Amino acid sequence: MALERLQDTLGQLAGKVGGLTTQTRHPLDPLTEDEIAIAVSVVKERKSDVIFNAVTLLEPKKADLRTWVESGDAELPRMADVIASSKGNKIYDVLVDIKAKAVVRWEEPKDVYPGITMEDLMVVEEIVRKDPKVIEQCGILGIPPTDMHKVYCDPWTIGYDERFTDGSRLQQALMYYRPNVDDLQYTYPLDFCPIYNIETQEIIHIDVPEKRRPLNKAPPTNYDAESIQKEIGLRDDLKPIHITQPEGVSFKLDGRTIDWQKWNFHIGFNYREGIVLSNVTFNDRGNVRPVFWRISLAEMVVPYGNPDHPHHRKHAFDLGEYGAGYMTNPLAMGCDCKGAIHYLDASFVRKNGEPYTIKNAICIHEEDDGILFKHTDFRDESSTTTRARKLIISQIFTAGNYEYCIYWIMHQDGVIQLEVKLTGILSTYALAPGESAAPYGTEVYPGVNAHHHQHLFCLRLDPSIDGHANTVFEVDAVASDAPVGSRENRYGNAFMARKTPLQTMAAGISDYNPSRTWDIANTNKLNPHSGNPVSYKLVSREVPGLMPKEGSLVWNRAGFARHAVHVTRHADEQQFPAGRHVPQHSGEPSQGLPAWIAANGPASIANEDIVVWHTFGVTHFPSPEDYPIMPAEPMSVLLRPRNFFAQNPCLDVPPSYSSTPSGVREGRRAFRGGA
Ligand SMILES: *[C@@H]1O[C@H](CO)[C@@H](O)[C@H](O)[C@H]1NC(C)=O
Ligand SMILES: [Cu+2]
Repeated sequence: MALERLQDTLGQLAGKVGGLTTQTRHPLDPLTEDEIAIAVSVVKERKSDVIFNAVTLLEPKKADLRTWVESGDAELPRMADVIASSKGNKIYDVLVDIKAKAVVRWEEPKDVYPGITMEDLMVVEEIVRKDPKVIEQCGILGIPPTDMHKVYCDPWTIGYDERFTDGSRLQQALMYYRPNVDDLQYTYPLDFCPIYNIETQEIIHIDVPEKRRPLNKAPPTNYDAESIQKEIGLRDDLKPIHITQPEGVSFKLDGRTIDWQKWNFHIGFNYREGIVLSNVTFNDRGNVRPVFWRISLAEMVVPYGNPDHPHHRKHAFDLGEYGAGYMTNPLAMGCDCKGAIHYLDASFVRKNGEPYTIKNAICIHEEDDGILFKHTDFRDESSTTTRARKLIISQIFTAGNYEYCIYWIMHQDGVIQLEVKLTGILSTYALAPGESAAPYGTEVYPGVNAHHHQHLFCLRLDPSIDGHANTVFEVDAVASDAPVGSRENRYGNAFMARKTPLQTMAAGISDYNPSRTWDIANTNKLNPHSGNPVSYKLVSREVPGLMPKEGSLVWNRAGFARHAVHVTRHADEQQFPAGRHVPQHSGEPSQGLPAWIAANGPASIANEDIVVWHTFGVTHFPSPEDYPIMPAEPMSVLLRPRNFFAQNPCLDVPPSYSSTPSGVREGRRAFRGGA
């Protein structure tokens, strides 16, 4: 960054500190490029030879934010949470007060590794192509040294490798080949796996399997329009659909606070979690009711199921090791949302400390959503039909071969939905002629082995259901214990919802079964009709158990994935359920959730300020339909108001059609409206 620009910035900032600011900024707004630059310069003053792995907003403590709201004009400090590193695997956890331009905390944690930046990933391919041992291995597979430009690699986190624990920051390079530059490389996996040292930019080792697998001879299979036009032709029977909003959108953005259909919340974004929704409230007929204080995807892990060395290392923590924000797509070339779209940008730091911005990182738009409610009186065909609209806050990130499309969806009936769509391309491995991919993979195309794997996401929910004192209940649909023919259950049909409150952190663990949901409730407030505590129900149906066994590397490292639900007492610093520094951690002892729970087992989580951690996802047994590119596979988690409202909260949405029995009888015109 040019010095003039920095000075400019400092000038502007001084203006703001002086109270001259016209644009009010929310304390949860992400750091601007200017603020990132200040944090970087403050760190560099103390230590000039560092690289920056992350510079992000340290959100104000929950208690401080509440004071800020109550006191109206209190100035909250802007804090930058910096992860920097330098040669010899030194890592610096630094807190910078942006306004004071001062280091508030400087820590040098040992035996941990910082996240892998996009720049760390981008350089690997070049180095792999030049490495003599890689060239030699390519030669063994029949790729001459003159063809090294046809060799590609997906650099991956190494996970953890017990052979290399001298403090070097490492990646593994999953190797591929492209006969032509436009050919999909995943059809031509190479069977060896170089290990790359980030600091020295060298290949330090190559894992070569005992059984060699030759380069695939199958013809290319591609998905780009040009190839499809040539090979199968594009469908020509689709007529245009136009979605227009001639009067604009129905939401209002004030800075990053959005107001739409009774909903109001703040849209944050960081390098790691991507989108963060905070202070989510719902206006219940004039009564603004808090629902969630903060919700985000906080971690994920993708364990692969092939037991052969070194495939056990494939279990990327895409958030903790790379960052869902860092990998986010600029949606400039279109996010394929239709209608009137609003975008928000996201700013990050480069390794050298320069700030940069991804344009259009977040997409905000509305969609028609079919029927909101409908009923026809079968006697006279008097009828009411109301169409639904939804608000979608989305981002798409590319983690190597995969795309993760993240949609935070607000519905008019008070439901919050997180939809995740998986698309992109399977991570593949070579298959020798005659070799079977089973039982740990599927041959999705001749010579292409797609290993089985899971995608497990950890949703972090900081609820504020009508206040911060909340309780989680396991809710099980159960048949009555009373036997058929007994007095209570003579006909044997009795069933009920059995609600069990989770009481302590040690006992705040719950597994999934198809009869189970979880109520996040405020027991201090009862619904006027049902007498039940006001609550939001966590409804999640894609909850596979963690496949790696207890005591395995993945089980140790991904403690959050052992159970569907964990509940902890709120602590500002407990943000990342697999720990703050995830790369190359052995998981012994486990970081994050298991550690917090072990340290604070007896802490009450009933009627307390709590955080709910929910792990959901899919077990993916690939199939040929997923190749050469996967049709997007959706999964959803719902947060549904239950006993929260006194009645259907969206009765006031204008119906598209509504008539009454007397109207039908007297021939009055039906109401026709809606948007
Ligand atoms: C949270 O939202 C409420 C209602 O919209 C608002 O009054 C309050 O100031 C917000 N708090 C923060 C920290 O933004
Ligand atoms: Cu998958």
